Amino acid sequence: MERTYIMVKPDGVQRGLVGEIIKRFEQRGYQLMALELLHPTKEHLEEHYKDLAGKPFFPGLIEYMLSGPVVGMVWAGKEVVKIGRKMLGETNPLASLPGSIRGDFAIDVGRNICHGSDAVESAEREIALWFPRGVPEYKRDISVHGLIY
Ligand code: YYY
Ligand code: MG
Repeated sequence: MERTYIMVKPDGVQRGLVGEIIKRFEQRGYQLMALELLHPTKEHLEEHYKDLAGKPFFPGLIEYMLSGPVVGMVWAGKEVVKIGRKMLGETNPLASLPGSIRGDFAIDVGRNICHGSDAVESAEREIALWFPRGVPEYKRDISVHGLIY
């Protein structure tokens, strides 16, 4: 089953939006596979965002991501990478439609609440980085919701 890495950034944790973000993925029908609140190191964050090293906003991004704990999650289900990105909204919250997480809760690209993997391959890389002990599968009986995987 397709998986993605979703992370509530420090501003989302401080603002008490962890439950709101979990709720949206649960109610859409996605399956929670892993969840952890953690205090990442600078090196860990630089590895996570290594494709952006060299961008002018990179130092500020790392500083912001180091400002407090984050909540990392793995979600699974049909097209979860693409749909997860839609649920998050655009990178710049000002371009995000109401109804998306960033469109409902943010106005600053440097404080955009959440991270979502941008492709299946980067999702698997990020899941291995943030959950190095592995993410076990489990069976979920959701036949009552009419969703058969
Ligand atoms: O995947 P996504 O988070 O939507 O955007 P990325 O292009 O991967 O950038 C990661 C992160 O960097 C973004 O969520 C906010 C920050 N950022 C920024 O502060 N200023 C920019 N012009 C672009 C991105
Ligand atoms: Mg990205």
